[in-house]
Amino acid sequence: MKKVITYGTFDLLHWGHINILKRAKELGDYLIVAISTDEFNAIKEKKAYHNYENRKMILESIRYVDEVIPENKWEQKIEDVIKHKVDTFVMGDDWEGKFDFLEEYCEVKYLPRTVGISTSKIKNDLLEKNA
Ligand code: C2G
Repeated sequence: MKKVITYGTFDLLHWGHINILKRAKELGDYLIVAISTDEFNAIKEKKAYHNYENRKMILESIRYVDEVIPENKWEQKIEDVIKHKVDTFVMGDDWEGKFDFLEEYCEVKYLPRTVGISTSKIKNDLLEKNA
């Protein structure tokens, strides 16, 4: 069974998130998503609208996602890849090159981001509409 892993906050879930989850799943048979905890988001200087429990529950409902685990820190990726016997690590290409150190442990793939949507765009558009 080919296992794939990806990481993210996945707040205000949108079609760009679905695109990468779909493509990540297509690279194997089993997709693990490590979703950033609220504490780790603070380290990423991100304030998610939905808390961890609700973002986790939403991700677990997606047909492409087989397992959701917490992402507590930047440094857990090697441990995760080994522990979960991951074959392929996937991230959007806004992270191009940032996780190449994982190539010692698994295949590393950066997939093109979906243009035209992002959580911050949703927030900004809503602010403008209601201004
Ligand atoms: N993404 C995408 N297209 C978009 C928006 C997001 O492909 N229009 C991808 C990102 O490249 C990332 C994933 O969706 O691979 C999740 O995006 P975020 O929730 O913004 O995650 P991020 O804050 O980049 O956290 O350790 C890694 C970090 O946790 C990644």
